[in-house]
Amino acid sequence: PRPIYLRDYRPPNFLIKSVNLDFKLDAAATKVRSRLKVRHNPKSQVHNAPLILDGENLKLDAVILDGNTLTRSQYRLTKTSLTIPETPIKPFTLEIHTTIDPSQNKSLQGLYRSRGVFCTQCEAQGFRRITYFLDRPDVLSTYTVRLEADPKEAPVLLSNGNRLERGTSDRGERHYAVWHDPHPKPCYLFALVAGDLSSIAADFKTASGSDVGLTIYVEHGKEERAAWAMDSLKRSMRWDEKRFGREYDLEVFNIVAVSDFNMGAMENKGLNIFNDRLVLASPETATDTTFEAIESVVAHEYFHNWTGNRITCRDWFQLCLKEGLTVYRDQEFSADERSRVVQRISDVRQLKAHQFPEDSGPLAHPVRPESYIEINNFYTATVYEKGAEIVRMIATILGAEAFRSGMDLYFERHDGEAATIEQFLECFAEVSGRDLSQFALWYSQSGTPHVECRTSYDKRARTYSLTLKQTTPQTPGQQQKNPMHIPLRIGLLGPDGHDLPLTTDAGDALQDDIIHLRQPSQTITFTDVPARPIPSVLREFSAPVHLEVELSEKDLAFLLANDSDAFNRWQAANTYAMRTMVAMVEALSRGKRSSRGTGFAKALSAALVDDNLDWAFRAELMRLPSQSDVATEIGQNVDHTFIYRAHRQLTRLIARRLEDQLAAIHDTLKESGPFSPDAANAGKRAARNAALQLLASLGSKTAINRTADQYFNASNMTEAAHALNLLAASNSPQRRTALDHFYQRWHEDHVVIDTWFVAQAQSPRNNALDVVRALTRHERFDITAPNKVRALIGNFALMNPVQFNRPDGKGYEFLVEQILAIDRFNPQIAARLLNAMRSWRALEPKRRKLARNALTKITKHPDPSRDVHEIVLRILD
Ligand code: BAL
Ligand code: ZN
Repeated sequence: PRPIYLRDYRPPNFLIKSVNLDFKLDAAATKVRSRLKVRHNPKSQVHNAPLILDGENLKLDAVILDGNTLTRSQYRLTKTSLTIPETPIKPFTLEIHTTIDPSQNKSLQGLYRSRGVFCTQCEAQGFRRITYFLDRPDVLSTYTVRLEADPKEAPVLLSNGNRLERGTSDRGERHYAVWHDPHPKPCYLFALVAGDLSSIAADFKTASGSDVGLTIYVEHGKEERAAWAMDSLKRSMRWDEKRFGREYDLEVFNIVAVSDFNMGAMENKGLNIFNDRLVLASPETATDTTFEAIESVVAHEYFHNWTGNRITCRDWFQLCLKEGLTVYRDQEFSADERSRVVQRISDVRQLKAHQFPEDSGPLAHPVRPESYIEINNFYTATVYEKGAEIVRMIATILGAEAFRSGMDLYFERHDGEAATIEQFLECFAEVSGRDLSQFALWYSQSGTPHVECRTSYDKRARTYSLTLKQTTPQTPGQQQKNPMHIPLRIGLLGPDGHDLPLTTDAGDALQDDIIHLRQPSQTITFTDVPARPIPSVLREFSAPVHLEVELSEKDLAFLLANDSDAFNRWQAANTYAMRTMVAMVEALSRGKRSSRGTGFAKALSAALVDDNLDWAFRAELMRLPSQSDVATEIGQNVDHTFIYRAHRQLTRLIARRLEDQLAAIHDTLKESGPFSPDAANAGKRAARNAALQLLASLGSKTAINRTADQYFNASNMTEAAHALNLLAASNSPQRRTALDHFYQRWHEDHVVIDTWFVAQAQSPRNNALDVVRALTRHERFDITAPNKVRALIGNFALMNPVQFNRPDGKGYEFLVEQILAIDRFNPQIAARLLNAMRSWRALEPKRRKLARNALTKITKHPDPSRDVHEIVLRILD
């Protein structure tokens, strides 16, 4: 397969004004009739171009042009296209009849069945598996859709927009519904659902007084578990009105939860389709993390209605235009609904855990890539999370007011269009009068910039200087890097822990508390500084960079205790813990044992008694950097055995030193009263769980009993699942009892049982691989269900570093075997699993060789999918 390049973009030769779709739904042979109003595009650069429609896995039954059925010689058919060489000059009607087989579709792209429900996934290029079409995001059409099905099998018939009509046909043997979406959209936003579903409903009145009917469709018997999603939806709708002035624009908004879904959810216009894991929640079945994820994904998909649907992308290279922006919007929503600093910590953790390693490895790519082989491989942490960081930096540089004006202009100017990053940036440049040309490099230059900060204090002159140097490492395809525009929010703490005023003659380089780093090296000198301050750099994590500042352990403890920027208080703790663990790994690799750790334990202990800090924040302080975080930090010659041992060493040291304090936290925060998913209560549960996790590392009888007690007496899943994970990781007798108990309680619930798979997949016990392998043959496991694959295989490969990276390489072999099996029917999921191997070059030599051998097996496979082929080539390159 050949790559597709951004520079080759050309406007479409044809436009499709309207689409009429008629579906006769049948599990094995669904008939699709499509009637298109087509015309030549006046902006096309080609004359007399043939009409080339995309299509895959379709059986073509008829092509009818302006009422005349075309003969076989009047069109050309390949495995991926239908070409009509001669078309009328004037607008014409093209009718295409196809037959498809949803029951055999395990790729979960196009029309397929999930537990008996017909559903669709068209982003990025699934629509071409439904009918022949111009499957590209810059072809916008209005859709009218008629669905017909067996009323017993599919009493619910849904598509985009508003319902115009419903009725029965064939003497009641069949029934139908007609839907119309007045908003022109690209075909990737098309959706239909037909099945036997239950629902909950609510009303919403928009700010300007329109009534919207909200419905969430779920499996029968799961209605109560949809309440939180509905609550989240209403709050999202209100928030977008208040924060961005954006109202909803149809009479109804529908969400459907399905079990088999490649992504988390999909923003189809007026008909969002969700992975049921991200809709269904009750205190007994879902953890606080799931409640939070539901709130944020419901918001994300809803916010796409404006950023993605009303304004869509000109081509797939612009994916970050809708994704980065919409992630920024959902992060802001969660920050407003919950704790801003805890939200920021969690977003930054996510970025550093997923995007930073991506950006420093073989899969590094610009936020706006310049080429791809398979677009599905570009739904990445870089496009989403780094994309969101770029929008956040625009807001930081412009300030809240100008940022909002820029957004207003963007909505006003590009509503109804398929836009580009340049058009987006132009809106902010225009309202602020700023030159954003250097800033635009964030979209085209890959790699995480390193910022080094050196300080010097001149006591006599009472000046303090920060010298900042930036470099961006080489990344695939990009040897030369230019200096970026990096906004660094800073503060200087005086000896009393308070912020000093920032006076300088730096001119434009410092605005309020933001240093605009634009040069390879810049020095900012602060005047009137009475004593050597402690610098607090990159407050709120104002730019996605690696920062290196000279700070002693004493300085870190001081920042943790005093910084007025709560994010940097957490960052100080995190840096302190990371440094300690890296030192421990170094010692272990020299056959020694580091004696460090008490300094961090002391600083942590002091912070934990600070009652001004809410519990969610204190929970974040107790959560140490993960083993994978440590591996990323070390970056070369990574030995996961040492990292595992260092991690355990620090965890146990803290637990021993702070045992009474942690036990007191665990006891005091015991759940009392009815469950509430709100941030304050979730924060208490998080702190309780974090304290338990530290204590459980001791493995003592007392600690295990405490954990088992939490598991068996839990009144909610947040406590139960956490204790289950800890017991599953232990060698205690309660391990088996708890796992069996959980299985008995939940084995019939296909969503909740995933927690049982996860607990075993993540257990660092030595037999983890055997257990995971055995579970792939378990009756509740299903390799065609992405949630099961992610729970078991995905968690083993990504969340169990010590067992996945076994020194004998058997973890890699297992993963490759599974990837090749999955690739035969679901390339998207197979390619995604392969991401777990992207950091193989950073491993120590023995593991590196074994990992390479396993990866080579994929290249030798006769027929890998385009998805897997592209990733493996890039990883091995
Ligand atoms: N557009 C794919 C799913 C999402 O990002 O919302
Ligand atoms: Zn999205």
